[in-house]
Amino acid sequence: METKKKVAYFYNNEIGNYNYGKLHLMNPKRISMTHSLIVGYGVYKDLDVYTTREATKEEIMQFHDQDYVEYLSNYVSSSKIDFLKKNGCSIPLIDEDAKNDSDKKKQYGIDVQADCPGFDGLYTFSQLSTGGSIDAAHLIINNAADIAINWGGGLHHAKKGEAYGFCYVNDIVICILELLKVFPRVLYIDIDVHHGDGVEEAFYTTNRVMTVSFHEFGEDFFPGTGGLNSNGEGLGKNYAVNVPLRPGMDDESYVQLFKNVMNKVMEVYRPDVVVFQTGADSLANDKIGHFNLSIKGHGQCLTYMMGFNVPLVVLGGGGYTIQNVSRCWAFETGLLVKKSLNGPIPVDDPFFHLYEKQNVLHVPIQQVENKNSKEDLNKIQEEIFKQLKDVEA
Ligand code: V1P
Ligand code: CA
Ligand code: ZN
Repeated sequence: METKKKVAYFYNNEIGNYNYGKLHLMNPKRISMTHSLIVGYGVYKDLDVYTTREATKEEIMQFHDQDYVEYLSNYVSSSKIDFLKKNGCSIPLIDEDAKNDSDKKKQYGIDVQADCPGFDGLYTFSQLSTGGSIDAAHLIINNAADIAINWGGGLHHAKKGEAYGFCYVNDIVICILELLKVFPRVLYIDIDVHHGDGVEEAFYTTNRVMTVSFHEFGEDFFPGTGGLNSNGEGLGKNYAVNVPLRPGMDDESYVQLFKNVMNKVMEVYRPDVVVFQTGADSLANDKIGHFNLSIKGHGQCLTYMMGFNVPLVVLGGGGYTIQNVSRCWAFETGLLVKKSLNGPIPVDDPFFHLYEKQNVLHVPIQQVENKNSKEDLNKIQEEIFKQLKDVEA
């Protein structure tokens, strides 16, 4: 008989209050919306709920450069500086020299074309995102959980010394570095619609981490990396797996490809632990991504990985139609504790007004053209199997 898995869940009420700016697509409120559904549907009863703490500077500097972390931790927006000046408060050193500050902003990727704007609290926001992922790793290490969830994590683009693609601190890399202190082999899976470039790059030359990213690719789709033949270097050769896809991936083709690739990966790599980034921008009707997955299809990927009975860290990521993100991650929290979420969105949910037009968990999706032919997908799979044969050898 299968024993019940111990599932831990990290959340902090503050995380939903941070704001990338009015016109930005990344909205931390989706984490609070997910939490409200987890509470409203009663899923929390089957979870060990932990309040997320802020990661320390030392923890963040395990991956990121000191000068970059210092910059982030001292960041104050110009509107806040104006406010402080008006009120006769002392001004932090960081903005005394405006020219120097604008050079630094450029160097550290802040405000470049508005993907990573400077906003008040961006460092604390990143500390909360990272604290959850680090402690998720610690629970797994200490055998205190079989599965640990942090929907506030999964910010896969952040580089060692640069913010990138809505991500300032790479909580995933830091989580994996914690796991590597104890486990010989870590498998990283990324079903966000974007390539998991920051994580791939951090472990590109090691065979102790295998990274596997499924993503939309081509026609200038961000970030433009993650081609089929980017496979790692040196000791890491063949330990980076990329599954570049065209728009329109549907449940049938995506889930089948996911299962085939991951079955082979598990067979050849035999990881001690899996870190799973479950970005919800691969769902249909996302504001950035162009895949056509239903929440059930997305969730089938998670259920499939649960079946291997390897400890699992589950993280969030992208997702820009926020009602679908919260629906998806609440549903997937249910999958992880084997509890189905029944009935419409609870009327007393504090975000109920946002679902009012469709107050159900599973919204119907329109059929759109799948630009990936069966032949294309077979070719991609064949190439990946060839690559994995070399891991086996
Ligand atoms: O396309 C770009 C850059 C800006 N261009 C000159 C190239 N950026 C994308 C970034 C997407 C980041 C996704 C993050 C994640 O993988 C993980 C959290 O999901 C971008 C896009 C886009 N349509 O691809 N930025 C924006 N849209 C954007 C829109 C409004 C306001 C700010 C940024
Ligand atoms: Ca991905
Ligand atoms: Zn994304």
